[in-house]
Amino acid sequence: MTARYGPGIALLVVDVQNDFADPAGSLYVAGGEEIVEGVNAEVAAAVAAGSPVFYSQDWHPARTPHFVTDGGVWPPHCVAGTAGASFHPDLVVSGEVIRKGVDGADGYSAFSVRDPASGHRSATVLGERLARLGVSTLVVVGLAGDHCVRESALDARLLGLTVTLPLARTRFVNLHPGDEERAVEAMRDAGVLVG
Ligand code: VGL
Ligand code: ZN
Repeated sequence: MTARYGPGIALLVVDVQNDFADPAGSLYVAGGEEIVEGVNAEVAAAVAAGSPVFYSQDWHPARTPHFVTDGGVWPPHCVAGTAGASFHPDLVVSGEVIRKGVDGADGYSAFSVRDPASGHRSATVLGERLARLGVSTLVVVGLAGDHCVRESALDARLLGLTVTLPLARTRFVNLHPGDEERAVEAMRDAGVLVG
């Protein structure tokens, strides 16, 4: 079953990139490749109903405090212009792409980035785009449920949007045991319709 689309409803596809969705990727999210077909079904349903589709793409410089090699927690991944940063080859891309993490900003959410040096948060174009399109409901799918999907869904709630996360359309990193359960709880607490 795909989510419902139509006027006022948009789809956000988060980070369905090779480093996350390919078993050989540098930050492989277990089962990430299994969601591509279902994500494509959401894209098709959204396009058929006239709903806009947005894609986020993790897009890091080779050196960033986001990576363990420079003081962060993550193995280097989604370095701008590399094969790992490309969308999964089977993903249907039919909408605007929003890159995040550019210039070393810590970009988890598709809506905002954070400068690790100053802690300052700034908005991406996504919130403004959705407002202009009159979007009040956002369906969020993609990777990973305990990081970029969670942060994007929480930011969308802060903007006052109704947010739906179909659990079959995401997978979790689980860097720490229980991350998945905590992420689902945090999203439900914020009013995200996780189902
Ligand atoms: C992500 C960890 C680091 C994600 C991105 O897309 O969820 N997770 N960078
Ligand atoms: Zn990243």
